[in-house]
Amino acid sequence: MDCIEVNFDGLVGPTHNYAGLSRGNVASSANRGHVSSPRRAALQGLAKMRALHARGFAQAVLPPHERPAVGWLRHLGFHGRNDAEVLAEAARRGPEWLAAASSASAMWTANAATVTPAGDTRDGRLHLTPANLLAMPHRAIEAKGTTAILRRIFCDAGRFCVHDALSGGDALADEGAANHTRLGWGQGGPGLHLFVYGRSVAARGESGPRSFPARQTLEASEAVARRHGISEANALYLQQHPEAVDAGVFHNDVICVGHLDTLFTHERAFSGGENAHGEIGRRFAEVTGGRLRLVRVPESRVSLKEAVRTYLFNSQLLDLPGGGCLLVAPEECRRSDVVRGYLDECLADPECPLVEVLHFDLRESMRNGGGPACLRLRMVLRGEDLVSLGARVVVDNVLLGELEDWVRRHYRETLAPADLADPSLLEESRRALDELTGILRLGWIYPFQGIAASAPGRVAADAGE
Ligand code: SUG
Repeated sequence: MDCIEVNFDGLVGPTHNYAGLSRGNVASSANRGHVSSPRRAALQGLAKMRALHARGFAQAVLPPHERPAVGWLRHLGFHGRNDAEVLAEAARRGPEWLAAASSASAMWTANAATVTPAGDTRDGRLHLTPANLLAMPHRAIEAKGTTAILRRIFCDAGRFCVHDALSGGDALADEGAANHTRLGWGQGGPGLHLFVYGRSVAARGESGPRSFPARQTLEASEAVARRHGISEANALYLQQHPEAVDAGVFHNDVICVGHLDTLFTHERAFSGGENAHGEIGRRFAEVTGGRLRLVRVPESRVSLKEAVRTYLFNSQLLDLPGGGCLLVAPEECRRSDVVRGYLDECLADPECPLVEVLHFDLRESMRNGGGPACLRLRMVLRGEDLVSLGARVVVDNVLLGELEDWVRRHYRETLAPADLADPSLLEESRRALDELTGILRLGWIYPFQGIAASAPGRVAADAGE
């Protein structure tokens, strides 16, 4: 079967801002209240997509969500005769809820869903489970929008199955692909699915982090694997190292990235340290018959703190035509003597699977704790899958040009916390998203479009997200 990996990057939304919403995410807390640049953020994301597309990697895009989520503010009891009044009341009585309702956090599509390629599922379809993101309110409201968008794009039920997000509350808290890695020999062959969780509700004698929340539960990971039809022999569940969570590793993709037979990770990524890495190698050999190429970075070379500061492991690994992997890393890695020195040694080592590093300036997203890998959701698709998609989301130079032009026309250069209450921001965002659904041929997908369609000129209905 001919399969390719397509990276679906999140397009940064017009309300991108720094509200310090994510406890345990060091960058989000440190940058709380700073002035953001939505335009620069979106263009930085598009520059990464453009560069990787130009290098021949398959690249697609996922749209932002409607923000501010006025429907959700109404659901929380903020009242008004029109949407502008709802925003004003939220700004006065609950500014933290206005900030949560305005976050552009859907840009980090590694948290949009967990994806299992068709070759690894019981029914031979590609399965997607949108993440419920229950750990943080501003992220929990993404699940409904993500499900609608994924169902619109992956509309061919013969090829794709888009599940509902997991229900069941805190015990089933799920953060999507950021805690899941598929390892294998080839994209079409059998894969080992590595699920990494922060805590288990059954708490099988495992100790958790002391300072910061562990977001993903083992129970959620197991449920995703079951509903996707991954056989038990092909799944491995490991716990995050509690010290890593306390150092700011709120998702496993902050400390580990894997691609096919390569795993690039820190020695303190998992509970059990070396044993955990040994277990991954052993299970990889059982499932694929091959040897895992493990690059395990010791604390003595790059400390957990430096790994979190530079987001070294929140890089993408992409296959190079001549063999070996390209590491798509944040610019912060180049500016760190420690990390640059380490990567230079890797590149010089003929045994190391990393053979090239490309750095990207993603500073706007990084200041909220989102690096290159957070911004993308990987999908392994067959050739015919690509032509069955229900929207124009696979990028080419024409689409990239249209999106860059769209950002330049609609996005603000700067956004300060006080601007979130500005009713013109709501109007501007809706105008932008309305045009975007045309560019991406998505059809009406946003709540405000539903209202406009059913009763032109009416203000938003009193509906929750
Ligand atoms: O969930 N930051 C996101 C960053 C997500 C990164 N994703 C991955 N590692 N895959 C989060 O913590 C900050 C928003 C703010 O503070 O304004 C935020 O939501």
